Amino acid sequence: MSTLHTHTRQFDARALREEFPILQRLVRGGKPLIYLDSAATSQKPAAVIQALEDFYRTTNANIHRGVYELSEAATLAYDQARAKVARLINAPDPRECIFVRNTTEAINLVAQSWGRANLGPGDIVVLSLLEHHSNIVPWQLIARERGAELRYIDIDESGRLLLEQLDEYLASGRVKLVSATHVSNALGTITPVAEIVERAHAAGAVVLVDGAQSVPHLPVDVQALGVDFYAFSGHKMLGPMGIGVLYGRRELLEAMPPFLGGGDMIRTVTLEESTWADLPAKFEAGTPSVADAVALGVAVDYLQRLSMPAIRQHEMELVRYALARLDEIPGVTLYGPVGEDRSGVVSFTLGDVHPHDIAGILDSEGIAIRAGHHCAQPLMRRLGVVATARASVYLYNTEEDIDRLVDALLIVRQLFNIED
Ligand code: 7TS
Repeated sequence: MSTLHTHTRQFDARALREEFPILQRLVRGGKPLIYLDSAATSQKPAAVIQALEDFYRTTNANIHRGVYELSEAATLAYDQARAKVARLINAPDPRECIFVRNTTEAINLVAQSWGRANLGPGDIVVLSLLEHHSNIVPWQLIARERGAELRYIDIDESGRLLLEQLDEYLASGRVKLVSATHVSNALGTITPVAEIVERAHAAGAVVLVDGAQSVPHLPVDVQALGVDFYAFSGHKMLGPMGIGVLYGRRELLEAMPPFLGGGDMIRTVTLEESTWADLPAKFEAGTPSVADAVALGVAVDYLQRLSMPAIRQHEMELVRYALARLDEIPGVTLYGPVGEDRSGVVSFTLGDVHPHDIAGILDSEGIAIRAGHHCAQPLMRRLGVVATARASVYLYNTEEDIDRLVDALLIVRQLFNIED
C-alpha cells in the first residue's frame, strides 16, 4: 500500500535522497544513516555543496570594493542571493533582507538596535512559552538594560498559544513589541501569526516572528502575514551554516541605529563621528559570508523547484504517519497539537526512560534524533518534563525512516522492560 502511495505521488523523497551525499554514508559500523534531526540542522544537497566550492574556485573576491572582474562577479552573486531570499518570503524589496549569521543574530540585532532605541522603563515585550532561548535571552538582556518588562503568552495542554492572554497584555497599552515563533522547535505547533500581528498592530505594537522552523518547511509570505521583522537561518533550509536572514520593514530598519560598526556600513567617517550607508549595508558591517549567501541562494532555488506547498504536504503526510505509528507503541507519550497546525516535529517520551537513553540506543541503530530541552527550558518546565526525545523530518525523509524509528523504539522498550 505504502509503495503504491509513494509511486503515485508527485513528490519523490526517495529520489531526492540521492542528491544528498551525507545520506549515502553508513554510521555505527555499517548502518544506513536515518537522519531525523533536521529541526537542528538540515542536510545539504550536492548543488549547495558545489556552489560553495564553485565560489571559492571561480569567483572569490571581496565585495563592494574592487573594480575588477572577480569582485564585480562576487558582488553580483551576493546581491542575486539576496533577491532569491526576498522572493522566497515575498519581501517587497531585497534591501529589506539583511544577511546575518543565523536566527539568533537576527533577533539580537533587533533587540540591541530597535530595542535600545524604542524600549524604556515600564514598556512591555510579549514573548510566548513556546520560544527557543534565542527568542528569550536577547529580550532579557535589553529589557534589563532599559527597564522594560517581559510577559509570556501561555499554552494550552496541546501546546497551542492562548491568544486571550495576548489581548490582556495588549490591553495594558504598554506593549511595544510582540516576538513569537512561527513554529515551535520542540512541539511543532504552528502559531497563528497573522492573527497575532493583527491584534498587536491594533494595539500599536511591533511584531517580530522567529521563522527558524517555518521558512524551511512552509510557504511564508511576510506581506500576507503583515510582520514587521522575520528571522531565519540558512542551515535549517538546505543552506550552509553561518548565514541567516533578518527581514525588516523598510521604515523600521531605516529608523534603527546600526547594530555593529565598522567597514561597509558607513557613508562617511571622520575622527569624531560617522554617517550610515543605506540598507542593507547599514546592518552588514565587515566582510560578509559571501560564499554562504550564494550557496543559500542555491538552496532557495532547490526549495522553490520542489515548491514549498509540496514540501509541506510531504511533511504533513510523514508526521501523520509518524504520530499514528508512535501512538501504537505502549508507553509512548506524544507532545504537541494534532491537526493542521502542526509541522514536521514529533516530540515524545517513552515510559520513564530518559530521552538521552532513547537517543543513545537509537544512535546505535544508525538513527539520529535529538533529546534534551531543545533550548526551550521554560517550555519543558511548563510541560512538566525535564526533556523529550524529538524526531524531525524534512523533504528527504520517507515512511521507511519512520518504520526504522518505530522498530528501534521497540528495542528500547525491551531493554528497559516497559510494561504494556
Ligand atoms: N528559533 C527556533 C525556533 C529554533 O528552532 C532555533 C534552532 C533557533 C531559533 C536558533 O537558530 P540558530 O540557527 O540561530 O541556532 N533550533 C534548534 C533545535 O531545535 N535544535 O538545534 C537547534
